[in-house]
Amino acid sequence: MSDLDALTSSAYSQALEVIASVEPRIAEATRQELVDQRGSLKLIASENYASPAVLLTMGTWFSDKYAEGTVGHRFYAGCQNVDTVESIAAEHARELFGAEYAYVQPHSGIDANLTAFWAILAHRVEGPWLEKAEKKNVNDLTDEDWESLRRELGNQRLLGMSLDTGGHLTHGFRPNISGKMFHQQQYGTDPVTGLIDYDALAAKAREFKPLILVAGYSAYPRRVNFAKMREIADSVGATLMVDMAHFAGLVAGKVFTGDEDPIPHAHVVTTTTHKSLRGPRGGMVLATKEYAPSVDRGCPMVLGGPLSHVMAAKAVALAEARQESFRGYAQDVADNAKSLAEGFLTRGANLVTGGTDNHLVLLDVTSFGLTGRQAESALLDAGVVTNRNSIPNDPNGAWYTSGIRLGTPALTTRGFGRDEFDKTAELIVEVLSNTTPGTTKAGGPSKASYTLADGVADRVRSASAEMLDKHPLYPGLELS
Ligand code: DSN
Repeated sequence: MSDLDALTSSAYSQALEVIASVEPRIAEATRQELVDQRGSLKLIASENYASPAVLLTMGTWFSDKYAEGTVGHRFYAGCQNVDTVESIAAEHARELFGAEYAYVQPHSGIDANLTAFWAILAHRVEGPWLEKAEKKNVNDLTDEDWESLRRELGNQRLLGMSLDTGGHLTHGFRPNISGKMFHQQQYGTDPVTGLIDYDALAAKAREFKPLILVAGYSAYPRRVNFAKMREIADSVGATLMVDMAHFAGLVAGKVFTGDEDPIPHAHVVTTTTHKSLRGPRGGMVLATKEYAPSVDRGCPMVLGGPLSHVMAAKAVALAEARQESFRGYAQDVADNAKSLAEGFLTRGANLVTGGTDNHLVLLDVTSFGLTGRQAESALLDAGVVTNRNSIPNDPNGAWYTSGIRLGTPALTTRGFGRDEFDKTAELIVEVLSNTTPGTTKAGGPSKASYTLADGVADRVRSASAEMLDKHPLYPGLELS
């Protein structure tokens, strides 16, 4: 055991004792979570394992400090140390991504998107509109000014990728606030290839004339050409906002470069920090300088006070992502996803778009006669943690779904390689081939109940355990 491992083990063991002295059940659940995460195949595309340094950074007294406002401009006294961590996190983010401006306060991806929406609207208002209203600041606008502005701008239009083709809820999905605060339309993918059809998207944009074009996804297994997205946005005077929450690690690790790197092409880029980027749970907004003053108003306009302990952990994670080794990790994530996809295809399974070139695979489980919900539950019985996900034009809707989304970031962090991902595909196919859908009380086909054939869960668990034991999670961490 290295010195650092010994320190980490002792830090966590002691921390759990302190927690147990107040509420032992929480200490126990925390221990159990480690046991569970260590013992399962984690394939949720949006999850990862942050380093002990990142995790430890979150457990400090920075949690106790309020710091609404921005660096050097706070609504509370005593923020000098928060200013330090926020500045360092923002500096790492700018350097890592080559962004002009970074705002590291958002608490999640949804918060980052709300901040971006606010900033884009405010930016439009702050430019020509402030001049016209002869006001210095957006806060000086009267109710009449706002009323007249709303009339002049008309509907706020947002064009984003539809949920069933891989977009996120916050990209204008009707029940989400983004679908209510904006007049929204959605673009989909080509019905045959499953890929984004940029010509069709451009035609839709010309017709709809959005204020904001949102690019990015949470369940699209392919790369996006952001240069083309910017061309489309420019052709209709829209702001291009890219939500790179899922693939930020591939951008940071230079797997996505040129037209596939959103930073040089988008006006505003949002992300989470805990997915392929492998940091603490949280969000960030990167933008060109002109958007900075409006992005800075995120808190308290749409965000609660910044979580200083998480901003500190973002700084640590971003420092890690700037290390050369992170590039190797990011490339492995993408290569492993290809191996996982090949593993499914060679065993006759159907994948949306026929494969992947990012970090995720979307398995269509209809050929197994299952819904996504049945597949997700049967896999969990066998220790394989995934999430059900819609496929394009999903016949089973967004609750039961017809797909399973699988990602490689977490197991790649553990050290899984190509062969292990191929084996993982084999195990998943074994579970799904041995799962039969149940029936409802009325005797019809159930979308939820299922039966997994005897012995399969144990067989798969023991085959997984061999791989998991070879690549332990937090190898040097031993709790006393
Ligand atoms: N929950 C995240 C995901 O799983 O993709 C995004 O909201």
